[in-house]
Amino acid sequence: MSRKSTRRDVLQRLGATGITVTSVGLAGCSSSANSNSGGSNGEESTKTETTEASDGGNGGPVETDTVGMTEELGFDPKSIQVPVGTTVTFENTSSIGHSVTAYEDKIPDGATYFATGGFDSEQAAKDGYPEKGNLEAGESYEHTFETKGTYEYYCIPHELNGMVGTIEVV
Ligand SMILES: [Cu+2]
Repeated sequence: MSRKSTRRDVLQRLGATGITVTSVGLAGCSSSANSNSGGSNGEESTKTETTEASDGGNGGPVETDTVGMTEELGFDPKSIQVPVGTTVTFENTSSIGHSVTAYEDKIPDGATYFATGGFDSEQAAKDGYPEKGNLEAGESYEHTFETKGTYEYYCIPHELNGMVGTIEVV
């Protein structure tokens, strides 16, 4: 999917991710990444890439070890990247129950299966839910990722609402 970004879009998205954007026309900011005060089209691709790297909702993964589970039925950020050996914390920041359940066929070869409730297979996790494996409001779940590769996981009650996530272990 190709995505066109105008300069204004980029600035708006930067603002939305909480990064302070100072006026690009300001003198004395030559060390800033946005020091180019002209409307150079040549730099747009670079800027778009940088923006995506800090915004998991729009492309690349976010480098963080904490994932929220939201009222809007999603994992936030939806896509993260962590170094191998990282313990990732999933926090239910909403008022409703969720699960963190790995797709058994979408984790790296040799990786340990993970799911809230401590199940060792996806089928067991599905069968056991919601008596076991439901993460109540305010509860957290942790898993340590010891094998490099890409992991995909979902929330059992909200998979059909698009509540899925990806973890890249590098
Ligand atoms: Cu959910």
